[in-house]
Amino acid sequence: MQNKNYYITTPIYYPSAKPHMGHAYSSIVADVFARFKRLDGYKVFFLTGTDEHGQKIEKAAKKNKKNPKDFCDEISKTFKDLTKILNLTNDDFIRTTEKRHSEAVMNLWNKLHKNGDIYLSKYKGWYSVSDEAYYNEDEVIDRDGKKVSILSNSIVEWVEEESFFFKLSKWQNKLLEFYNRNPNFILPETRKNEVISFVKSGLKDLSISRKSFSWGIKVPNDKKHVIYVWLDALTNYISALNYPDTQSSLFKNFWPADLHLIGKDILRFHAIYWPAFLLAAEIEPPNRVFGHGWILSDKEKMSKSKGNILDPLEMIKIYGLDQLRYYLVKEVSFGNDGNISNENIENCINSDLANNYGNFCQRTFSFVEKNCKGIVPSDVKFNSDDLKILNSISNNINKIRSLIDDQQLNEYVKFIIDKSSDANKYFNDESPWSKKGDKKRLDTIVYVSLEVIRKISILLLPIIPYSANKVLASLNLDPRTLKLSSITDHLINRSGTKIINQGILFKKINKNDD
Ligand code: ME8
Repeated sequence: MQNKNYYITTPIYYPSAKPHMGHAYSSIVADVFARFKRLDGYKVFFLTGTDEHGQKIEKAAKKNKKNPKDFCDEISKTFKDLTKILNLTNDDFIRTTEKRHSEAVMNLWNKLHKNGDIYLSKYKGWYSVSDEAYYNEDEVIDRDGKKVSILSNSIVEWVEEESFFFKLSKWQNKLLEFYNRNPNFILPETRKNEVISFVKSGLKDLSISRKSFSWGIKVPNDKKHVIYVWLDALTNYISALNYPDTQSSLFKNFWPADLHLIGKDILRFHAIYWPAFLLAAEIEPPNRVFGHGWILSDKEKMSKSKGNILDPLEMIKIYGLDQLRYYLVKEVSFGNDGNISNENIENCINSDLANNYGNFCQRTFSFVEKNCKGIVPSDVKFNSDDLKILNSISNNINKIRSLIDDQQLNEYVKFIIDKSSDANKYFNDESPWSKKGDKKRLDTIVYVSLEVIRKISILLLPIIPYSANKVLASLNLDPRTLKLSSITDHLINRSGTKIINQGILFKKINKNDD
């Protein structure tokens, strides 16, 4: 029987500064998947949170003249508030400073130690505090007299200190076998190839403790060391499921995770270190890691120094939440980088939401009010044109499911918006206003139009939950009880359903307004 549980995670974000559009993007996309799966009858666990230990946070707290815990409390709250502002349906919000988490991390450490995968030695090499990452000599270059990472452009410093190591090299072949057995573990494909060639080029053992600062989880039995923040952070995905209690229902129902959704910047940690830690601890690795691209601002990566940080709250204030959600999901080619601009979002809102879906709902609802007393007609007879448009959605349910399971997000949106265009065309071609002498035909066109609105709105629920809910409520449907599978029938009519026209759904943006 098909497993009807689904576990999806976002990265846990560093509360070193308040959230920006990149964080919002990962979280919104994860929410779309979570909502879709719930709609399709899955029991979903959707996790997000904040990654609060390590040198980066310790430094940021110092800069703000706060102790690290107070600093984290303050900024983590802005991330938690954002989950509400973005209308996310996360089931938990984990903070790595919580006891449930640190206990899980120490437990995992002990397990790795017991299994012979940890030893004490000395680390000598490059480290980026900003990425909390170690870099090889060939991954570092000189730029303006400073050493920076080729991969991230962030400044690296030379570190020499006693450190515990994880025997990553021992897992190199096991990892390659694992990738081989699970060809869709890393997506998109191009990223997978990068990871595999990195692993094939040879893995060195990984330093997994730091000694030169104290903000972190202490190594059990050696309190001079704190556990490397990435070993700490990655463990969130299982600490939130009650690890080490692997018999708990959360762990049993949801591990291995179906999807770790992350940005491409942190692929190495998720696609190499994380499965290696898990294999070493005799825990099954997750099913998939998807590394999406960057949200660019003015065609560049957002950074404080460039002053081009995009604030999701600002954009929501101007355009509305659903508008922003739709835009990010539709316009950013999922897996690739995507540039964000006001002009772009305005075009997107006008063309897809206001002029297409919104317009179709509005014109249909007004027509029903004027010509059918606001009631869904019941005496209908479908012809082949009616069935064609209805079935073009209904018969594609399995394709729709695969698009989501394969993270083909843009194709999913395209499918919906194409159906909305078809529906507008259908309404024009059938011109119900000219059928006043043939009540049954008029009623049928109205019925089909409403039915298409119902199906499209169900498919839009994961992306624009407020607006799609509003439309479904207009049809007197309760989204809490709706299932994806109901798009396969044509049964909107529970005779006499009254349509409640709630007015304009998406305001068109007049580009001449300043
Ligand atoms: O790396 N475009 O946290 P972080 C798209 N704590 N997504 C972006 C983005 C952008 N410009 N900027 C950030 C960390 N992101 C670790 C993660 S997980 C166990 C630990 C998103 O606050 C994207 O998902 O730097 C990226 O991977 C993540 O935020 C990095 O967030």
